[in-house]
Amino acid sequence: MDYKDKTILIIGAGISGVAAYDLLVKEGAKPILYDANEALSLRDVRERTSEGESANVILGTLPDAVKESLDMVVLSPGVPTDTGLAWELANRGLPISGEIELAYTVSKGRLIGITGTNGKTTTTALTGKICENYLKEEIKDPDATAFVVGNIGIPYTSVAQNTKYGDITVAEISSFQLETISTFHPNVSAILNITPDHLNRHHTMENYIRAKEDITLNQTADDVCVLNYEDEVLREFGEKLSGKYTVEENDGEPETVGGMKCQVRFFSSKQKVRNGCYCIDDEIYLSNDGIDEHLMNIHEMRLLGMHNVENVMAAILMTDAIGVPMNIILDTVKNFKAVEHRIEYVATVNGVDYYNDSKGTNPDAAIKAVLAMNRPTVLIGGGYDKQNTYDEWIESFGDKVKALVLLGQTADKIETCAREHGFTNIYRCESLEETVAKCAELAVNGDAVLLSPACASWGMFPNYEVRGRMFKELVRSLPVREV
Ligand code: UMA
Repeated sequence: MDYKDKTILIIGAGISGVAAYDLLVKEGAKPILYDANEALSLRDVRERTSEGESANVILGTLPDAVKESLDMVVLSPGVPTDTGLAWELANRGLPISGEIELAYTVSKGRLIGITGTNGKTTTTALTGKICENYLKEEIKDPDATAFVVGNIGIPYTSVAQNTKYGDITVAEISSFQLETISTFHPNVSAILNITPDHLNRHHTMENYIRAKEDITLNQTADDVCVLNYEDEVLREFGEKLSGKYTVEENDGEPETVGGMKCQVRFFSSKQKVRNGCYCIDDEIYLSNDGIDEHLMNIHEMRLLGMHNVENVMAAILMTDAIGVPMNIILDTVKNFKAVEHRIEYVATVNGVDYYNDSKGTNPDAAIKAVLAMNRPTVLIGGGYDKQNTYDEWIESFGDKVKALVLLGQTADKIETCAREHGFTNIYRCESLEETVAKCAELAVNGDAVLLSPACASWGMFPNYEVRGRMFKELVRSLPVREV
């Protein structure tokens, strides 16, 4: 795609908007960086771009004359496609692209794309690490690089122009980002799981599922898609992709429709699969056409919880698909530690283990963190309301969660739901400082305190990272009791 001399509006001046701007400057385009938030400082935004003071930045209302001058529009992931300015510009007939699509059009080398409601970041970081070790230990080309990009927090546009043919890019891709792809084509993709999330943006579960499944949009028979066999939606999707999908004909006879779109590899944490990876009795196996190879015991991993076994199996299948030798894959898996904010061990204070799972921003992720705890737990929940329901999360507490400390916009909704389910040991706090102090008071020697709020951080914190880091600082400054 040739962007030279094109007038391109980028909506959203967050980290991806700024990286998209810089990419387009290097491509010889005439980008305009726009943000609806007029409270931002024009000077600060300009300074975050490579052009500094001379950057073309507009805040607040976009003048009609600018709208009329545009050749195309690039959306940041957080900008919805079906309302506001993006919608208006699409209706004017302007091509609308996403930041991920823009990056893809200028990138080289092999691409692994990972999506799913939960586990994306850990799987992406682990897959990236395996690729890095592969390039170092097996390929031994000092110029070859494994890039880790996307929703994980490093905009794809910030590295795309540096990629070369021998490189491997491992991209964490959110449903927001998948809404605006058109030619994005990973050699290997993975959808880890799909449970309700972001319904305020996608409106229906069908739209959300479609966005996730679109990661395979441009994949062909040379490509591989890795899917979770225990997720009913994904199991059915895998059958469709591999061409084994049957429909009832009018006369009642089932008929197989379509050919293979791409190769499918399943992983399962519950049962044997014929082509893929599975875990039975804590042992992980790889199966090729029903021929099984034992790989490792899950206690050799440093990651906690069965959801992480699933993430590991997905990473094994993806890197096996691009030809990484199994010894490099398994060595990396065994040495890989939890990513920050994902059931991250913080410290033991007065005999209580503190865990930071600030990335537990939806009930399903938070359930996984509760299940991963192996001792009585004081749980911190609540935050921004993404219109989720909390019943299953509260049901997962069992006898493990001994107290629930709530803060943020959703505290009332969660408390009502918890009481309906018979869980009454609930405390309310106004700030994270107060919350950590309350947890330290409630937890006794041998307990755990877990920040896994089941809600986004917005409203109280700019993002989940700030929330998680503040939690860690507060834990580390708790007074140690005299014994
Ligand atoms: N804005 C507008 N108009 C709008 C909406 C937003 O101008 O209609 C402006 C806001 O005023 C703000 C800017 O857009 O200044 C923010 O853009 P953004 O929300 O796309 O944020 P970025 O900083 O560019 O970060 C984005 C992702 N954010 C979201 O998807 C909300 C980051 O994922 C991602 O790490 C980053 O790109 C790099 O790819 C964060 C996230 O919360 C971590 N993701 C969700 C999740 O994981 O659940 C999907």
